[in-house]
Amino acid sequence: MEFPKDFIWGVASSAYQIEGSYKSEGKGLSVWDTYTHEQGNISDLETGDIACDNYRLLDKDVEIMSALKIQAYRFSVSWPRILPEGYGKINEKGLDHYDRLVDKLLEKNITPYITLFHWDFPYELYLKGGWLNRDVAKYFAEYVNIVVNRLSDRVKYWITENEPQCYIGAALQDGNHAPGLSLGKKDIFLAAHHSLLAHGHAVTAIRGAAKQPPVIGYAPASWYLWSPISDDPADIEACRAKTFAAGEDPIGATSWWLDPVCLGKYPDTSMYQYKEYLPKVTDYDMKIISQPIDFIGMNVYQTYRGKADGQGQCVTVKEEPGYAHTDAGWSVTPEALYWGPKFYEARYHKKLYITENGISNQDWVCLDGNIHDYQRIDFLHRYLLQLHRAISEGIPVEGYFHWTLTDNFEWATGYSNRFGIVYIDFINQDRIIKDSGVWYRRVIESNGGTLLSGSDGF
Ligand code: IFM
Repeated sequence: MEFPKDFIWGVASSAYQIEGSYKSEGKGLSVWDTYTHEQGNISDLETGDIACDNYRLLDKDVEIMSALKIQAYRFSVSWPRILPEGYGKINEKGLDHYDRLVDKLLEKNITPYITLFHWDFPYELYLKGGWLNRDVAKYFAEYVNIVVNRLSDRVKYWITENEPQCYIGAALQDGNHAPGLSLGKKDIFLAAHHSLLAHGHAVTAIRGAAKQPPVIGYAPASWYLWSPISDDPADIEACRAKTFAAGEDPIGATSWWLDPVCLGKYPDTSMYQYKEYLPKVTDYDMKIISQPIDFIGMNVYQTYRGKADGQGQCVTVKEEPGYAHTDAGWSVTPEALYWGPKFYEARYHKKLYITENGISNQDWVCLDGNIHDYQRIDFLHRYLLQLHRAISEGIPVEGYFHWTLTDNFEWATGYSNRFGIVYIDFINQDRIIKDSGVWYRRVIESNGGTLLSGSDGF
């Protein structure tokens, strides 16, 4: 069994989670810089001040990727590193950094996929109202234009935003991500609308500035995904409908973020249900938001399981006692990578990438000096088999990005969750390739062949 010949095997990361150097070389502060410095927000007052020190150790990390035969690297650019105030004055040193990273990657034959925003929102713009300020969408486009102008002679793949559910929902509504606010519904829907506008303006900016035909994607979280417990068409249909329902938690829902972008409208039922809280949505705005994109990035970690209740609804099936969970408490549900892509393709008819998938695990250095993360290997093996099943049924998934290369700063939970295929000793910044890293290299070298043959050596 192999994957399609052009299938892309990559790893993904984000600036705040790995870079450190949070005040170096002209960088402005982000809301994560200020939030993590406040007592009580993150356990043990952990911050991304140093993280994996990747800003300084970039060469080393690219060498590791090269040794692992990684074909593509999805990383994010830090907005306040480029524009310390969020707009206006450019920090050339910030641009130089990403310039160097891109060159280094290309030197090693690793294709860059750039995420333009992965949550490290400029603090100076937060002081101007943050996502509640409609102008932020334009400031974002200004920043995107600068980055694309500088890097697009070598970079073709762009992702506008990562998981708006987090930087709007978790950050502004639930208060457990920076800047830690608990705004009411009216404000939240307005901020969400502005973030969609920012995405749309960014698409236009990329197409306007790109020096080669760009390939543009957008990567909301795929939290609400239901997979049927049987092949009964009624169960499948119930799960499909529930996956895109946006009634209970619209800001968390997939369709709230993807329908406007791909279908040019907000989900009808939620528009009705929440009408008293919604901002004025004009045709002009929807036109900006629905600028054509080339692919949807799916960040998939788990799925609920569901079945039809006989009355047109989906009921969630409870997990049996002792069901497998990752260290973060997420269910081990490989079929997420089968049903997720199938349902998305059927609704949006777009090319897909798995832009994130992985597992947090209790990894430690064993007596022999290695990290034997067998659970990660088993997890990935199961998920990738399901992804292959979807692809062999014709679902257009172009690539897979493992989350993540190195263990890193996992937002609200600090350094307690390890997601990497490379272990980081956060005291001395040593890197050790885990068993899963070696395993992933074999998967890549065989284009997935070792997944079925079981010849992966583990
Ligand atoms: O670490 C995060 C990433 O920043 C966004 N998606 C989920 C990952 C694991 O929680």
